[in-house]
Amino acid sequence: MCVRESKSFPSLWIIFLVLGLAQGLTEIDSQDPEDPEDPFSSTDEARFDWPWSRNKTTKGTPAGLNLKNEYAQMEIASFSDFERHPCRRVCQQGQSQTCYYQLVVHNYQRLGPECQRCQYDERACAAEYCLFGDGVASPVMAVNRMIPGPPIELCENDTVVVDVLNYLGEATTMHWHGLNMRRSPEMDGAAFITQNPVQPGEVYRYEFLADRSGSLWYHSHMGWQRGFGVAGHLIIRQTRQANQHAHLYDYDLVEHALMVQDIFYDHELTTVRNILINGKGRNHLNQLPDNDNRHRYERLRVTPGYRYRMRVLLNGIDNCPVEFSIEQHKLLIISTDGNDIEPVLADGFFLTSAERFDFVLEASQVAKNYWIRVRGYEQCEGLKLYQGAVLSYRGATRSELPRGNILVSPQSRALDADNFLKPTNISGQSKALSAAPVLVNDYRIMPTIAAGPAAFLRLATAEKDNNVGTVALRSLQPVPWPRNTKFRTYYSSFSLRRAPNGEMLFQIDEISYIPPGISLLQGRHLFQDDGYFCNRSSLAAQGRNCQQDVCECLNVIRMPAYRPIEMVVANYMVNTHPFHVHGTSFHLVGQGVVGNMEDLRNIQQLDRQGLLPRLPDHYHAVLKDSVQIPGLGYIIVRFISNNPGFWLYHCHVEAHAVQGMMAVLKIGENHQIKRIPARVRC
Ligand SMILES: [Cu+2]
Repeated sequence: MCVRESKSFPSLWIIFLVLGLAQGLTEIDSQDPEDPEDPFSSTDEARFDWPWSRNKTTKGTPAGLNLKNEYAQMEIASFSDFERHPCRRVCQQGQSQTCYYQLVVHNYQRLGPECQRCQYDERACAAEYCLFGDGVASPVMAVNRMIPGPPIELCENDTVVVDVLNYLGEATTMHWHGLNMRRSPEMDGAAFITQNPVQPGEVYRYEFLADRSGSLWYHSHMGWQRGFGVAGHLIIRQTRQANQHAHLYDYDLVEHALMVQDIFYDHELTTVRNILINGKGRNHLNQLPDNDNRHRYERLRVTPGYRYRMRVLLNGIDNCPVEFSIEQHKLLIISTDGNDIEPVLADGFFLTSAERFDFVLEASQVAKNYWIRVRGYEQCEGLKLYQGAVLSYRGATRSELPRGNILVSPQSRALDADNFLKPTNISGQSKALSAAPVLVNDYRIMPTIAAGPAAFLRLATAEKDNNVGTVALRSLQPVPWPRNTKFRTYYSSFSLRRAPNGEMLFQIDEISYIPPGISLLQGRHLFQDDGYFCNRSSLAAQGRNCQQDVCECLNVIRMPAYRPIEMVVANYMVNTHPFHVHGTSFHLVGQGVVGNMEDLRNIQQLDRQGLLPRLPDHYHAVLKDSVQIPGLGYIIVRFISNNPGFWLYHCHVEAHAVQGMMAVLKIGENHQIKRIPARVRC
């Protein structure tokens, strides 16, 4: 029996919490949440006086730092939203810091007792930590009383120290989505894979290096907690010299980071009821008492003539991909999943769960209010779910909403594109206006095998096409392997089948995932892999036919370390699934639709026939950590397995993952994986 080493709350923590709550309330009360005369007042770095930042800078990463004493003062000051956190700064060469955060995960309520005044007075919402949501009361789980949780902003190569305090009535973990944890696999936050869960009343300290930049995020990796609200932005910036897209925009404000989420009410987990943007929005289906709906939408302020970097992520819970667009504005897409790409000027983009897109918006239109439009598809389309936020130009009336509709027909979209005024200074990206909107990552349109490899390549390379597939995006960097590298190919599948008892089984490799009882990373020496794990090959060797039997076990796919790896992942279902692996990002070299496969042998056969083409190395295949597998389609991803460990591999639709659409990649042998004896007491 092994027990993870964790600390119970000392009474000091409680005192800090109480003081922190009081401090947070005082700060919010004493300041104007948004000065209409100066929308950048809280973010103008030159005028911002960080009260304690100068003395806290620690160059490098000192080993053996006395963390508790070092951070005692900040534990009080930085409790709530990190708006004045010293690590929120202009990134400079050679000025890495150690950044401390406290994330309190707790039960909370949407439209709870904090919201009495908020229904009538917009400013009261922030002051009272009211989660108004869409005006429907529901139990939620929040981080520091916020949904999304407080955004964490820091610089590349900062060392991050986060204490996660579990005030829930159940166990939790925190995953740092997009970081590969190359030196610290035990900090990945995958429950029962890289750590045992943090029990109620415990605090768990995550420490890791922010060894990359980009739009990342943090979220719980236990059960449905991400759907209840335990998620937030993790924004890692670069120095201006290192930022290859720095010349494309003037401002990069955290207020312009958007988290889109489909939500459920109460504990009806599989019934999606609305989509919210940064936790806000209206319930368009029900005419709820809503005294002043003008303030219910998230509002993004811009000043005419400037260019803004905006970041969007989908914290998707059910099968609900979304389309994102902004009325009468083009979006210059510059990054996906935190990885810079060659800019693509588009009218909109699609997100499946966990995907992120960063774009530059040029505030070049008439100064008024415009709809930011999020439209749900699949389950959300059937329920007619959509949501809006407001792009509000300085000079426009703040209290007004845009005049048009949030939900528009394709015909209206075409008119919208025609009304667009040509951008004046988005460099080099002006192109002929077209009535057909240019959409990126549209899950509905994919090349078919019937069209053959030539059609695939045309999609991948022709930027003039209005449909820019995910696989058509190009990374700024070349792929990291030499020419003519031979990859070891693994075939895998996502599927759904009905068990004899009627239960719906979401599966990878036709196996429903059963989590282990002990964290694999720490406990790996305690069991024999062959006896403890299963996988497609081992079950076949035992004579099991998982197309007839119900196969439920701990699916661990073993791969050698430090090798070029290729995964061909087939989706037997008609709806798209977001594929995600921990511990590595991957280059997307193939993606398409092939029709009904039902058996991996069929897709292997297609591959042998040369019908699943790969992008050539010179294409600079896009780097992702989450990507959609089209319905009845496939993806081909490549990576170098240079991060030995146990890494979760799963569908990022929460509803699917919790029902078994998960597996584990074991990269390398036990002796190649980092030893973490201090975290296990046996
Ligand atoms: Cu799925």
